[in-house]
Amino acid sequence: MSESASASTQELERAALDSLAAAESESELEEWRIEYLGRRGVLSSRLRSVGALPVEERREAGASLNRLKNRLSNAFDEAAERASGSADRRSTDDGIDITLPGRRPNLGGLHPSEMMMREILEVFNDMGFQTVEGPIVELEKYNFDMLNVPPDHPARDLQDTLWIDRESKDRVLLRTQTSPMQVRTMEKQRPPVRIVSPGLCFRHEATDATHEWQFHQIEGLAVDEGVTMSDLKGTLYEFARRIFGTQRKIRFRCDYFPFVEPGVDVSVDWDGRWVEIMGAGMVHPKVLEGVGYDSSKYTGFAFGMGPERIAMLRYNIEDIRHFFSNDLRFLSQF
Ligand code: YSA
Repeated sequence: MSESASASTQELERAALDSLAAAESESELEEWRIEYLGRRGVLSSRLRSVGALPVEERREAGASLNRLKNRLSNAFDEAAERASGSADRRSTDDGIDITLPGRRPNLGGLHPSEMMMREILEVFNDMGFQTVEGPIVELEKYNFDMLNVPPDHPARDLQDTLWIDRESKDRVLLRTQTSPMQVRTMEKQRPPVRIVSPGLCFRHEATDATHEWQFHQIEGLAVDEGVTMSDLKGTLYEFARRIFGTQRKIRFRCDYFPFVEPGVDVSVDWDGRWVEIMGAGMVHPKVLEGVGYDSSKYTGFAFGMGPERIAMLRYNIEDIRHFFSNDLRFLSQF
C-alpha cells in the first residue's frame, strides 16, 4: 500500500475513534455506526473504491481496510456495552438500591396429601412393598368387572361414577378407587406380588367433612403361597404403629367388598369417635382366577386407604374439604 493511502487510513481511524468517544447516548452511537460501519458508510465506500487502485496496491489496501473495519466494530461494541452499563447504573439513581439484600423467593412446599402419601409409602416400602402407579382415566373392566363387580352389582351404587365415555366398547371412567391396580399388576406379574399404588380417585359424592369428590387412595396387595389373614392384620398393625404411634386405638370390623372374602374395614380412634381409614380383606378367589392365578395354590390380602383421612387424624384437621380448596392459610401450615 502506498504511504499516502496508509496515512489516510490512520487519519480515518483517528477521526472515527474521536467521534466514537464523543458519542454518549444510544442514538448518538447508532448514528456513528451508520456513518462508519453502515452499508453506505465510510468504510464500505472506501472498500468499494479499492477496485479503482492499481492492481499491485489492491490486495494490501483491501486487507488494511478490513482490519480497520474490525477494530472499529470492536470499539463500537465496547462503547455500546459501556453505555448500557451506565444506563443500568442510572436506573439505580431512580430509586433501586442495589446494595440491599435480595428478596427470598417463595419456594412453596409439598401438599399435605403428598406428604402423607410419601410417609405411608415409605412404611410399606420398608416392609418390602414396591410402589407402582396406574392410570387415573381407567377402563370399566379394571375398575369394576375384574374386581368381581359386574354391571348390575349393587356395590357400584356405593361408588357413584364419573364417566368419560360410556358408549364405547371399553367404557372409560375416572377411577373410583385404586383397586384396578391389583388387577393390572397381577395381569403382568406372577406371584409373589407385593405392591402399593397411590393416586387420585373420583366419585360423584355429596361432600361433607369426611367425603370429597376427589381424593387419594393407596392400594396395597400381597399375593403368595400361604398368605393368611394374620399377615394382613400384622402388616396393618405395623403400618398403624408407625403412622399413629403405639397408643392410638385401631379397630378391625367385618365389612363387605365384592373383591375380598372375608373383608374388613379399619378405623382409628379420634377423640372417642371411630374414623374409617381403609377397606381390606383376603383377595377373592374369583379375582385371582380372573388374572390366571391358581387360587388353590395362591392366596393374598389387599387394602385401600385414604391418605387425606389419615392426615386428618394425624394433624387434627376437622374438614377434608380444606385439602383441595387451595387456601394458602391451610396449605402453608405444612
Ligand atoms: C377394599 C378391599 C380391598 O381388598 C382393597 C381395597 C379396598 C378399598 C376399596 N377399594 C374402597 O375404595 N373402599 S372405600 O370406598 O371404603 O374407600 C377406602 C378408603 O378411601 C376410605 O376408608 C377412605 O379413607 C377413603 N375414601 C373413600 N371415599 C372417600 C374417601 N376419602 C375421601 N373422600 C371420599 N369420598
